[in-house]
Amino acid sequence: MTIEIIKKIADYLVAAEVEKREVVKVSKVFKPDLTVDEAYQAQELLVQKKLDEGHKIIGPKMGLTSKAKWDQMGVSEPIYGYVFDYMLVNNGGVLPFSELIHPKVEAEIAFLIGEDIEGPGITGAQVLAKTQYILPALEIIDSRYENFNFTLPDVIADNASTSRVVFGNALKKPSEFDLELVGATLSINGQLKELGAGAAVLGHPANSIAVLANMLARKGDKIKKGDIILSGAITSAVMLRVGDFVSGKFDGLGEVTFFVG
Ligand code: OOG
Ligand code: MG
Repeated sequence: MTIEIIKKIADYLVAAEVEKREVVKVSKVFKPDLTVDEAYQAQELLVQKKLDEGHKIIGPKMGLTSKAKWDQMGVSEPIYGYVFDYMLVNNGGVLPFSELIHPKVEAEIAFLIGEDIEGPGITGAQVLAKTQYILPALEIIDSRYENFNFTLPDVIADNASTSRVVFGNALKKPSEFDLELVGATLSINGQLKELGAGAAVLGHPANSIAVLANMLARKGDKIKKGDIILSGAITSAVMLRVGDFVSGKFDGLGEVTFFVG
């Protein structure tokens, strides 16, 4: 019975993304008492559908890992989702607005993983030891739900609002940085919108990747060598409009830009 509902939720959210339309949240339409475990089961089915269509996973991603995000979204628990190859936008490239519903942008630090990381019990220091490079990123989130309004299970089922990602060109060794102190600014059309530092993400962005490894361990899964992982937004997300020029600057990691076309 429940598995039928979970399948319906995955179909509903895939259709919303493909048809580029916002939908009523699944906790309202299908199951008011949807649990976090059931929501991750729905996410897994959604991810499997994309794999079956031939899309490839770039890596898992973390979300809701900073106070700025908790305050903005009203949900204060870290979650994960998955980034796919079709979601990549070139640095300096164009994000076609017509492909999306109501996109927002956020600045993040990404980790390119050099060795498998298997929880439980993983720490930030262990993550740093197994990270090949860090790179700056702008994530474009696009909740499939009306007005980005959701509960924790809703957003988990919706693959953590994942939609598009722009990675910067800089690949730096994590040992060259104190990631807590890496500052980031997010500007649109030359106007500063948000700013923060790595410490906003669970005290240190590597802690976020450690939490991910420990969450994946619950389902017998792990972070894999070669995964490129977003550690979660440092600041609140900012709404995008056609014509926007978006720039994220990261101390020591350079600039990431795109144009909303
Ligand atoms: C959920 C996705 C959160 C982040 O970095 O916090 C996320 C949302 O805010 O819609 O990607
Ligand atoms: Mg994000």
